[in-house]
Amino acid sequence: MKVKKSVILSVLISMLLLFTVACTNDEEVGSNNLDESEDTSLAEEENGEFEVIQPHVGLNQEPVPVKMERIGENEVNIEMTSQITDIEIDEGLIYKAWTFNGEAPGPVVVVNEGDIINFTLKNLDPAIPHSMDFHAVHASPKRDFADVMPNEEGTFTYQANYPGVFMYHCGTPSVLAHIANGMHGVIIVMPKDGYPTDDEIDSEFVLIQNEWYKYNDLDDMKNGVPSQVVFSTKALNEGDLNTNGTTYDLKETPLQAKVGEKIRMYINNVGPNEISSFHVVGTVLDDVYVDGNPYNHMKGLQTIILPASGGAVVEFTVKEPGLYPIVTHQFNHVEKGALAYLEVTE
Ligand SMILES: [Cu+2]
Repeated sequence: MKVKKSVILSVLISMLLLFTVACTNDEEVGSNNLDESEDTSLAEEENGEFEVIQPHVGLNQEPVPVKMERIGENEVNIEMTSQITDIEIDEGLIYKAWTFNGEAPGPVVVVNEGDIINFTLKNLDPAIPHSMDFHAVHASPKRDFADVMPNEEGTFTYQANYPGVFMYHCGTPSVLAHIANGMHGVIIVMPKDGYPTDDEIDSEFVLIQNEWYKYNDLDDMKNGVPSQVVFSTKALNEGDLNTNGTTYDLKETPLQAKVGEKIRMYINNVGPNEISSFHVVGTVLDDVYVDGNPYNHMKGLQTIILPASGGAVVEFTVKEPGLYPIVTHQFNHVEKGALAYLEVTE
């Protein structure tokens, strides 16, 4: 009975939202362009000229650390939030993102192959239902990836049977709007027997590609092209660099390595719409594990293609000091922000 009530509530909220967006569209068509002057973006939002739905106006929820607790050799509890948080995606350009834990992409989640995951989503959004779809698990989508209503929480249990670098995202309709507004991230499932190249690795990073569109503009998300295509890195260990998907962070603060090191990157393209042609300038990818599964071992690649949601583990050696650009080789996207630097020093 509880489920039925939730479904009815969900439908009602969706209808209300559609009505709100439709009304906003009529009044403010053309005034929601994120390319507008940086100084006015927040003020515009405050004045209601953005398509920020009414309950989100002025809302900026502080990031919340992900909670993770291992309760058995093969069982973990993970608690995350869905929340509305302002993120500066380009210099001076604030995006009122729909997020997991106040980050976009959300925090990286790391579990072990075979782990049972007890996942709790606390929905701090006062207005919209959200959900969690982990690509790393087998589940019954309607039940296990179900919507969690505003100001409620839901707990779901499933197992991560395959190792790899998987996308996670909100699966609440419109899925496109929820992902493009920022509700995406990466879950790494560490292989139980490791990777054959584990012993060769000196440094590890996470690198994620995502797109941004005009603010909360489903038409642009569906029919347009991304305004920004960006990279972010997520902290694997405490003290590691941890950024949102922005046009500037990984240019201003390059990832760091030493000459001669073999670098491993856990990479994923969370999209929502575009393909990534991942490439590191000045090196060749020695080892690539497609989707991060040790079984999918390839050698000597210049570029690895990542479909929307696709991941990989890539490993390469940096033999000379210098600044190594990391790009998607679709250079129209580099112009829109998809460039990160790896700084290699003696
Ligand atoms: Cu959502």
